[in-house]
Formats: sequence, C-alpha cells, structure tokens
Amino acid sequence: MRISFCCSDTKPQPWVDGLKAAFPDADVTLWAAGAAPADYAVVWAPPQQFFDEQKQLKGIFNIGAGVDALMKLRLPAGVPVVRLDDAGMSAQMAEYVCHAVIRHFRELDAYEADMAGGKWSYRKPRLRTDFPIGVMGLGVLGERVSRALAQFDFPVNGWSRSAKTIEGVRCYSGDAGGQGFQDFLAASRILVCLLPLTPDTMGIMNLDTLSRLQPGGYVINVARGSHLVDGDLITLIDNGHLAGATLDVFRTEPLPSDHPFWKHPRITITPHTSARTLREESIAQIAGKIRSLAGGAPISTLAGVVDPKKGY
Ligand code: NDP
Ligand code: OXD
Repeated sequence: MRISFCCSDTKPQPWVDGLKAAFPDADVTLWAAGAAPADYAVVWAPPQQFFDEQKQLKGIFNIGAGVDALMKLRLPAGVPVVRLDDAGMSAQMAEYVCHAVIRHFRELDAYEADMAGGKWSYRKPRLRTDFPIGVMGLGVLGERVSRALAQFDFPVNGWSRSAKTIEGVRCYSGDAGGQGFQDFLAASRILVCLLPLTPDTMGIMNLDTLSRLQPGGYVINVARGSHLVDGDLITLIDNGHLAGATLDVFRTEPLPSDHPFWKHPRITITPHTSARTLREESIAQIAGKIRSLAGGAPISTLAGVVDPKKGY
C-alpha cells in the first residue's frame, strides 16, 4: 500500500513518521511533484497539482474537520473524501466557546480592567435567562458545544439543515431562507457559528441576520472567516446593536496587520486555535479508516465521509 502525505501548512515529518508507525509495511511518503501514484492521500489544503498527478487514489483523508479548501479543487471523480470526525476537537471547541460565553456573560474583561487599575468594584449580576445562545450547525462540534452550554443552564437554541433532537437544546431547522432560521435568530442573543463553509453558508453572518439577534447580541465565530461579513459586524458593534465578538477565524489568515479587528476594543481575536488537529488522535482515526477501506468495508460504514453535493 502506498500513502502520500501532502499538507500546505503543517510540519510534515511527524505526520509521515506517525503514518509509517501505523503502517509499517506500507510505503508512506511526503508528496513531491512527480511522485509515484499512491492508494491513499492524507492532506490539508494540497495544491491542485497533487490531484492532477495522483490518478490512482482510493481515498482522500483530510486532516481537519472542514473541507472547504479541498472542495475548491478539482477532485478525482468517485474517490471518497473523508474528514476528521471529532478526533479530540469537540472537547476543545466546547472549552473555547464556553470560555468565550462566560467571559462575556460574567463581564470578566471589565473586572480585569478594574483590577488592573486598582479598582475593587462589583457589577450587578446578570441573568442567564437574558442571554439565550444560538448555535448554528449541530454536527459533531455544534452538538457537543450546545450540550456543554446547556450544562451551565443557559437557554440554548440550535439550528441545522435537518431536524435534530438534543436534550436541553431548542432545535430549529431548515435553510437560511426559511422561517426556522428567522425564529432561531430572534430567539438568540449570543450567536455561535459552527457551520461548514459552503456556498449556502458563505456570508451568513451579515447586516440582515446579525440585526435579527436580540439587542446587546454577541458573536462567536469558530468556523470559517468567510461566514462573517467583517464590515457588517463592525457597523453593528459600533452602532450599539451588538456588544462585541470573539473571533477565531478570518477571511485571510494570518489576519492582515492593518485589519480593524486587531485593535477593536470590543472584539477578541485568537489565531484559529479553538480546536486544533491533534496528530496522534487524527492518525489513529485515519489509519483505522484506511484499514477498513483496504479490507473491503463499504464507504457508508465510515464516519466523516463528505457528501460532494452538500459540500461537507
Ligand atoms: P459537521 O459536518 O459535523 O456539522 C455541520 C453542521 O452544520 C450540521 O449540523 C449541518 O446540518 C449544519 N449545516 C450545514 N450546512 C447548513 C445549512 N446550509 N443550513 C443549516 N445548517 C447547515 O461539521 P463539524 O461539526 O465537524 O465542523 C463544523 C465546522 O467547524 C467545520 O466545517 C470547520 O469549518 C469548523 N472547524 C473549525 C475549527 C477551528 O479551529 N476554528 C476546527 C474544526 C472545525 P445537518 O446536520 O442537517 O447536515
Ligand atoms: C478544521 C480546522 O477544519 O482546523 O479542522 O479548522
């Protein structure tokens, strides 16, 4: 068996070594132009040339949960694309989002500023019933995040394309043009984005949708930068409809040094780190799936297979 690793922005050698350890009898290599045809590809944002050359692939494994970068490429027809299915990301995402929500709800930034200024003062406790949270996307990550938030007794709403039932979460469904989405927005004050980036979800957080959040709204984007219209967010924060935002993902990464998000007093930013790919867990998951496929298991038995029509 031949496995080719091709990744645009990760140190490749530990991945190649990890895959070699999982498949001691296979030929595992770091892809270079002109490389011999591989059976399986393990990739993150590879160049188009990779797929133009690799004509014998039986499976493409993405070392992230989001496949938007892959979906922009011409992929070989009929070859399954498999994304990471959690692999340690949902716990990280739950930590990050709960932290951002609680930091905002408990006004911890204001307390920190007071204490830094030598000021010992109290703020009136806020009611969590006044801070309903809406989670867009109730997949592997969104469901875990919604359940974690519900554990803190926040009212939690969730929205997904297909209908769901999640204990402690009021679930809305349908597409972005439907009544379910409008009702979900109107019922939410804090908005968390955990959607995949597809043509349907690009720019979904914009002047119209964010204006529909309850006054004093707050935005947490941990999915992809292109879900958000940056200027619309700033307009709504500056005019007082939104209280602020925590953003982990950006249209251009790294965030350009002159982007207004860097210095906006009500926007907290982190460098796309809310849920990191954990190498060992990911290799174990991918290796298990390659073994299943190589052993003749039907692709429908694998978790995380991307539906090319949906784009996620
Ligand atoms: P899943 O595919 O498991 O879940 C996606 C969810 O979004 C599903 O509930 C799906 O609905 C819903 N959805 C998709 N399109 C629409 C639509 N048009 N309208 C309404 N709902 C929609 O993905 P994951 O939970 O694993 O990951 C989500 C995203 O998080 C990734 O695509 C990636 O972009 C991002 N991510 C960010 C990371 C970071 O560090 N910042 C790390 C990892 C992931 P349905 O269930 O009905 O199909
Ligand atoms: C992912 C990511 O999609 O890291 O896994 O953003």
